[in-house]
Amino acid sequence: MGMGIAGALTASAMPVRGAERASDGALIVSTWDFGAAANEAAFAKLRSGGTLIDAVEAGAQVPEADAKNRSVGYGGNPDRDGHVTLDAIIMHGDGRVGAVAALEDFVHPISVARRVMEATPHTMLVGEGAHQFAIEQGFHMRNLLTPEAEAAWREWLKTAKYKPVANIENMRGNALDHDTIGLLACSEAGELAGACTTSGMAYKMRGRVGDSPQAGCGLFVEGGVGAAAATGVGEEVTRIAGTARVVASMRAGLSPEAACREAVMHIAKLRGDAVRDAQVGFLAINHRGQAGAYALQPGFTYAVTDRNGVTSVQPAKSLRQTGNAS
Ligand code: SD4
Repeated sequence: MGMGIAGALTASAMPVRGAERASDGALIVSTWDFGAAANEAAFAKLRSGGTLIDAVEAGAQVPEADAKNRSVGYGGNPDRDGHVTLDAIIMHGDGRVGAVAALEDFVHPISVARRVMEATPHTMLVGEGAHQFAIEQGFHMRNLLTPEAEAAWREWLKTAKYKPVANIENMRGNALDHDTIGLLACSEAGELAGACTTSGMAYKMRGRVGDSPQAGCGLFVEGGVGAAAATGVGEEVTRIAGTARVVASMRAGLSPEAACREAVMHIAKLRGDAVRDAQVGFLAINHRGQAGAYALQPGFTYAVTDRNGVTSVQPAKSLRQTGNAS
């Protein structure tokens, strides 16, 4: 696991890539503007000798612990009954994977997911069983519903209309802000890992599990090929096993951006008017460290941290040029 890390940090050993895009040679990529802080935490973890799994976990923990946004983990928006329920997955290119779904009361579902991967024969634990497992593993319980999130939920109850808003992830302070993060890392040696963590769609039905914790939907990582993460309306991603599809396209030779575009086009064709206003974004990285993204609607962004530790936020191309991005 750790073998590629030292190599990943020898920036001076990187070949000069001339006219290639700035994202070529990317080391860490993640969804949305707020991915930048997560990338930096992941990069710092690598620099201090951590493995790729350590890095993607550390990155995912940043929005999980951030109460200011209506984020994954602490401060997340609740379901329509007022419970904050969390979905998370962590995966390595060698096939190791762990996930939790509908987990309540723990700030770092990504770390519980990692424990599922490392300490059980299973790939996913849900609800009560995941909760019990987290306690057994020594995780501390905490009420995740902040007064702000509770007040917004009570306000929402007045109309109780479930209507996901496109690109809400980039609108700071918005009551429906739900901040899923998908984070992908590639060492210079081509080793791959990823993490995805979320409180899911705000005011979802109790028991609803989105795409995020499902391998091949919210996240997929395949050694020797690439990794992909999804964000947006999870049902639309799950319907097409979105990230498994993106990785399969990269396996067949498509660039990361072309692979993401193909999956978006497929959703648009399959769903037509049903996704007219919905947002879905895919982010991918291949085993050579090239990254790309594509979304249904304009407004999806992703953060790229190169092998020198330099981070930039880039807009993804989108199928629609104008959409419900407000
Ligand atoms: C879900 N895909 O639970 C997630 C939500 C999301 O940014 O990506 N939000 O459906």
